[in-house]
Amino acid sequence: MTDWFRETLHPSVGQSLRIDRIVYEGRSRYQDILIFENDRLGRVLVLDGIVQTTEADEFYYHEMLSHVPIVGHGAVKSVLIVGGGDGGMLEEVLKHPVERAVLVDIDGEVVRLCREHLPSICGGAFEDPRAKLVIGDGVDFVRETELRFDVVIVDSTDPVGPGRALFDEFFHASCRGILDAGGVIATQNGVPFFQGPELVQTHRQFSRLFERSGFFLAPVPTYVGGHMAFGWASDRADLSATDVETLRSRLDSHRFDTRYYNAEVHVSAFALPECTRALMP
Ligand code: AG3
Repeated sequence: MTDWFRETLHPSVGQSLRIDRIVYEGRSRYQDILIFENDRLGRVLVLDGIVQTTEADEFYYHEMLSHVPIVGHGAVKSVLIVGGGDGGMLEEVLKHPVERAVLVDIDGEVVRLCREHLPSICGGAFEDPRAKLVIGDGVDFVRETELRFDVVIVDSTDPVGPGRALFDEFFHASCRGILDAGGVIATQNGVPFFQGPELVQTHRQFSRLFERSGFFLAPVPTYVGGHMAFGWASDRADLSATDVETLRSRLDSHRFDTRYYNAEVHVSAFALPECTRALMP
């Protein structure tokens, strides 16, 4: 009999992925964890019934949420990733000549299982001497750390379960406090077609807290509903304003491989359709 995984993120619409082989199924202290194989997508990571990433399409999401803020900033030395226990974001961040990349994830089980079962997603990122892994609550870490960062990337789950606090104004305010001059925060903000209220909330909070903020978009094939929105905010940099020549010359001076991201995609990701603009009056 064929087994199908049915995603439970949205109440009345969802996607089903065929489970060709279960690799791991269990529960950590924080969440249900499922890793399975699908013929088309490769290995799939599911937390609390929601697809987080797949071997086949992880690059859309990880490349956009890392390279857009890092290349847009232009001189990044230190990056904090909150969440992202699968290591896919860390791997992209480390393609840049950063001095330090700290990853804070609440769930050590996710990190351990992804390193074991999804090595193609993190590559050797966790072994890189510039990487520092902290297993702990991102909210506490950001509130307490003495470290300062050029870019903070919030690679969270959706605002259900352990990721919920990462959408609060309190957390965004603490992130602002650990940014170096010109620093940028970038967040995953859900698929606005289904998760509009998340974008509205982040927009309000960012506008209250930061001088500049906005969103950029990318389609992620296994996040159902069209484009995913990524939030950004800064007190100095206007992330949406870097022109394509500047981006091209930054990418020429430090080359790295990508499968989705490039200078043209970077610029066009900031073009927001009317229905997205309507969520951020
Ligand atoms: N975290 C974002 C998952 C969001 C899924 N939401 C959705 N399908 N609308 C992914 C973590 C990968 N490192």
